Amino acid sequence: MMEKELEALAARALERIEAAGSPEELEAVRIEVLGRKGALARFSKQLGTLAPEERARVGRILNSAKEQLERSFEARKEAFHRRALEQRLEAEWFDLTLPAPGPRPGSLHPVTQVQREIEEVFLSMGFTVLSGPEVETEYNNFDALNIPPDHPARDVQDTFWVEGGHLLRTHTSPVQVRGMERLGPPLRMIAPGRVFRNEEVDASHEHTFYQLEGMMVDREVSVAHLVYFMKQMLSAVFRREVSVRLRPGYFPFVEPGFELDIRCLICGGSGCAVCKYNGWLEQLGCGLVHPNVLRMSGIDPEEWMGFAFGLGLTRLVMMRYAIDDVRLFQSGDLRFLMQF
Ligand code: 2NM
Repeated sequence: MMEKELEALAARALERIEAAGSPEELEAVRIEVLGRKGALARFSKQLGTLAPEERARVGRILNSAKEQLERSFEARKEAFHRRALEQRLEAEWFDLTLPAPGPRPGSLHPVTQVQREIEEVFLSMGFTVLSGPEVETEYNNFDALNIPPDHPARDVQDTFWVEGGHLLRTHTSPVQVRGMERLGPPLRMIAPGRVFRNEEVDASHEHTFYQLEGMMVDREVSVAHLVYFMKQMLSAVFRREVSVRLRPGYFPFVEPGFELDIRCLICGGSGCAVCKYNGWLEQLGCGLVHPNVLRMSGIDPEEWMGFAFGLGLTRLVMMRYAIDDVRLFQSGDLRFLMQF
């Protein structure tokens, strides 16, 4: 009687093990059948009611049924586990042989890039690249450049004065003064570098920015030479042949002095928002070096003459890349810097 029930129970349990759709469902069946208060445990308790030889026989059947069911559970559990692993391997597959992306290499600041391009142009034409101190004497920054003592540029309003009568250079001209004194004529040099002016900062004004100046001193130097070198430089920066014009301009260190414009790169001269509808873009100041400037640096103006120019490198870079806010250059903002 018990034997039949046992067989039926085992058969049903096997079916349910096979039919289990998830590990949770399988575990529920295991507890119901093989658990401490499960169906087989209840049978065990009833064994005591049987005659001794009957008890031994049914006991053996019970044990073998229990073992068989346990093996089935284990096999089914193992199958679930294997399937889960296979699914994970399929989903999380990746190619170990792919090269790693690696860190993004840094890049030069846009001002440095343009500065170096201009240096290359002038180096190829026999110029020397000079640098000098950012803290200068009043003599090198003003007196030696024929800038009169009452000139407004010397005011505390415009110049950062340092203790002991020194100042932060307001242009790179003092480097040219040092160059004239050290090299003597004939000479060709450019002086790129950082300069400082005591200005209120906004989108188009910085207290710290970059300039590039240059000069050539020889026995015969003309405005034609000046225009030639300026065209070489600006054509390299803007990567096309530029048209230039000169307008009269005043700088104490040159005579005559000029403002040099290029024809608008956007509209070609017909007028647009970039050139404010006049067809030309202001680029730099230049001229023939004032005799006083040559003389003060030990060069005889009766024997030698020169041209000189100065441009705002920062402003030039803004024009080349159409950057509308000068404050970006010193912001350290990677979203800006990573574009170059
Ligand atoms: C400018 C414009 C014109 C200039 C002159 C000299 C020197 F040292 F030769 F006198 N250095 N830079 C110069 C001439 C600078 O900047 C707008």
